Amino acid sequence: MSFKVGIIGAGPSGLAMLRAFESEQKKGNEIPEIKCFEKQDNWGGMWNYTWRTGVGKYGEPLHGSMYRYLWSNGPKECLEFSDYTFSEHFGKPISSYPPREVLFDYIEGRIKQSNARKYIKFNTVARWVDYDEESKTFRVIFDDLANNRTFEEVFDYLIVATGHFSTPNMPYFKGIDKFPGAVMHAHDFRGADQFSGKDILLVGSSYSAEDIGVQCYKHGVNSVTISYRSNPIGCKWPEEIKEVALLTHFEGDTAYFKDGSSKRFDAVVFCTGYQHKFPFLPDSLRLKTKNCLYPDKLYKGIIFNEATNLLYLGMQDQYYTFNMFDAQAWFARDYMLGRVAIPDKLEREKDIKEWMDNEARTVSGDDHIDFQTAYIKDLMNNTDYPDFNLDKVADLFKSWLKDKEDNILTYRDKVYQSVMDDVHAEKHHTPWIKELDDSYERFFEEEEVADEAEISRVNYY
Ligand code: FAD
Ligand code: NA7
Repeated sequence: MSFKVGIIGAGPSGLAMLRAFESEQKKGNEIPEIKCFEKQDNWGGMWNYTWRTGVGKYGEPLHGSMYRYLWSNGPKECLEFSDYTFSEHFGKPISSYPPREVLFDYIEGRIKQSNARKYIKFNTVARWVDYDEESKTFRVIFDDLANNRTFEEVFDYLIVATGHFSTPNMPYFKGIDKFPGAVMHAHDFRGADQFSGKDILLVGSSYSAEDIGVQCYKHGVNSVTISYRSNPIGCKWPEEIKEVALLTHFEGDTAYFKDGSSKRFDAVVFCTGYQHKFPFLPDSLRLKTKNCLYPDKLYKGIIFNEATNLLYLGMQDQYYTFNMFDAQAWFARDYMLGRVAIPDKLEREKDIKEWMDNEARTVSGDDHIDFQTAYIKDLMNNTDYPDFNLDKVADLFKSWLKDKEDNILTYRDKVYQSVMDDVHAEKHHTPWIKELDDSYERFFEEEEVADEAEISRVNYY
């Protein structure tokens, strides 16, 4: 096959792309020449935890935003690959909300079954891309970080799978420059231990604020104050966690809020989201969007409308993750193989607008789930990604939202049934709030945590 595909990023999206090609090859079909470039020294993207903050060992802006004690924030049954189930990987049922290491092991388990690693060049960062209109090819400049060497490659198709939860959105609030305690973005948060006994302020009211807030509570913070701009998260919080209106300014170590209240804090964590950032792409090829379910200019959420051999994976806000990336990768593969035809530019624009208008009409969490479910169904109708009952997954997501609303500290103890192979998840040996060890080894231990290891927080539970 006489074309060449370049993939930037070997996180779950980039790996899905490799897997999609590999499944085609397994059927005895020819595949194009593929090369994947990953700036970290291993695959897994966000799931490849690093203790570092700021820059990595070669001085590159650090990709990782994950932290110690991170447990899946949605049921694993909602992100399960349809061609590689959790029970196939672990050989037995496990609980519905595994910690990061266990999920990393699952992601790695699937990709290790293939020869995908040979396609990936690690410690290699995409530095710049030029597009040649005439030959319709991309010239990409890379830095081989480990060998301090710059080189270039030319591709017919370029897949951008670099994630979008890595570059902090960091707003300014008057007086923050004189705040005496620690100030950080969620991107640099590596664990709650340092906040034990402290009073902390979290700015923002979405997933990061919710999860960092409850993690700090679990690990012994004195108080958590969550400051929201548009809407509060609205959970039934334990006494130590409170939501307040938007922060207006600081005076010394005291923060003032729009509702007239104020409080002294030891530390501030900005949970204010991330920017879609592609420093290696010129203006004409760069996706420009906020975090939403249907970014503009992406036909089927994947194909860049201005240059249809540039494809983006995983750029949406995410309810669905791993199986959505798969559906996208299978679609992208079939499109590149010439099996999926696309309409002309105007028709594509109309289609994109229709999806965006539909997103604009969504109001509730359930609406968002239905929207993303419809999006994945649309992709799957066009590919041979192993079919699964998306309506059932949507129901699981809706139960998850309700579970969180009922009790933010116990929702991770719930168990669900796999949509892929009907296996029932096993209740975990220890309630999440009592489990202070998130290691793989501890996860697979048999007995419940000893009483003396319990912390006073458990009383609320
Ligand atoms: P990423 O995982 O971000 O991977 C992108 C890859 O591209 C990285 O390996 C990066 O090093 C590489 N890269 C970037 N720039 C370059 C470059 N210029 N050159 C070469 N390589 C480059 N999802 C869930 O399903 N469940 C959860 O519980 C969950 N928790 C999360 C918690 C946090 C704190 C965050 C930030 C995200 C969480 N997510 C969760 C969402 C998570 O982003 C997805 O699960 C998934 O990792 C996205 O995959 P991706 O491949 O699109 O992006
Ligand atoms: P999100 O989901 O993009 O949310 C960002 C939050 O930050 C949201 O509540 C925003 O409020 C708030 N925000 C943004 N800018 C500001 C300013 N200037 N002032 C106050 N509040 C602000 O990002 P998350 O980090 O929570 O989640 C991203 C992923 O990481 C997710 O997939 C998780 O799994 C982990 P708004 O509602 O827009 O007013």
